[in-house]
Amino acid sequence: MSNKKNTDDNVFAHNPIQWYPGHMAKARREIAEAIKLVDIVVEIIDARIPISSRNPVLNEIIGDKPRIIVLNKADLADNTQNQKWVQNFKNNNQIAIITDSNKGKGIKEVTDAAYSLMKEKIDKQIEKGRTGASIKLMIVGIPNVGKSTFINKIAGKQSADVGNKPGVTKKNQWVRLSEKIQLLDTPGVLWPKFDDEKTARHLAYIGTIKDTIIDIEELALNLIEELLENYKENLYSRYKIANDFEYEMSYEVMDEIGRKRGCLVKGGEVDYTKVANIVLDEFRTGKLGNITLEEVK
Ligand SMILES: Nc1nc2c(ncn2[C@@H]2O[C@H](COP(=O)(O)OP(=O)(O)OP(=O)(O)O)[C@@H](O)[C@H]2O)c(=O)[nH]1
Ligand SMILES: [Mg+2]
Repeated sequence: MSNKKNTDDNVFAHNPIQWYPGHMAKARREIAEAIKLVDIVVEIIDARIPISSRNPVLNEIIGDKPRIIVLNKADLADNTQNQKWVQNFKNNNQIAIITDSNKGKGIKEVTDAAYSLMKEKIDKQIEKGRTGASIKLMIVGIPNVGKSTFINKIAGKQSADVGNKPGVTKKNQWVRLSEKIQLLDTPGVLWPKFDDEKTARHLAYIGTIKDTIIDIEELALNLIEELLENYKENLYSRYKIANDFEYEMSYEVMDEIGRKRGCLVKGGEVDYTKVANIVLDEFRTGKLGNITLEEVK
């Protein structure tokens, strides 16, 4: 690898237009179809990138259906930023809830919010003597944000397939939570073309896009560059880089991480692929600490 430092370099090994997987177009059609059947849409986003993890196409599909925004993977994000984001959504008259679906934190708040949104409708049905009706929630979001994990946690059982890679859920699937609530799991959907390179990169950092279509060395360099701006401490302490380390370009830091971690090939050269994998993996799994890459503007 040359000493690349231009953050505008494209992280996609291929043309971004060509990577858009065909199954997503199908999933999008099926979500648009199923929207008619549900009362509330739960939009799951990633608390580390609350802007880039919102699919703009969903707005067209969801229209004015009541919506609850869930900032999932909050355990990996910066808590101060989590609170700011919730307040920001509230200021815009939107319901937003912070969750950690692995541990089940915040989950009950979501069902409570769903009940209160539907209270009027439920009361009317009870008045008419209809007690059997249930609230139907559709869970939507980009790939790998934790939709199925969230559903399993609410349902208290392993109803939906989960996996630490994008594209695990292949088709819509109903999960009955109780007599009162039904959830619809949907496949993660992206949009065909990203507005800017930064959005694409942020989605790639968190593992929304399959690594096989990405130049991961370039991606890791970009991530290091962003971390140097706001989370330098996290980076330096994780990789035991001295505070007086005099170089601050991302490729120099990458070199240093390689040396510190012994990621070397013959002749003492740094193995950049190995370093890139380490940095990305440790960011994704929270080993680099609680990080939010997109702040409230
Ligand atoms: N740290 C953390 N990890 C989570 C959380 N929620 C889900 N995950 C992990 O994220 C990965 C993806 O979870 P899934 O539930 O399969 O995601 P999905 O949105 O259903 O993905 P697709 O079906 O591919 O669209 C899994 O490894 C989960 O364990 C969370 O709140 N915190
Ligand atoms: Mg899923």
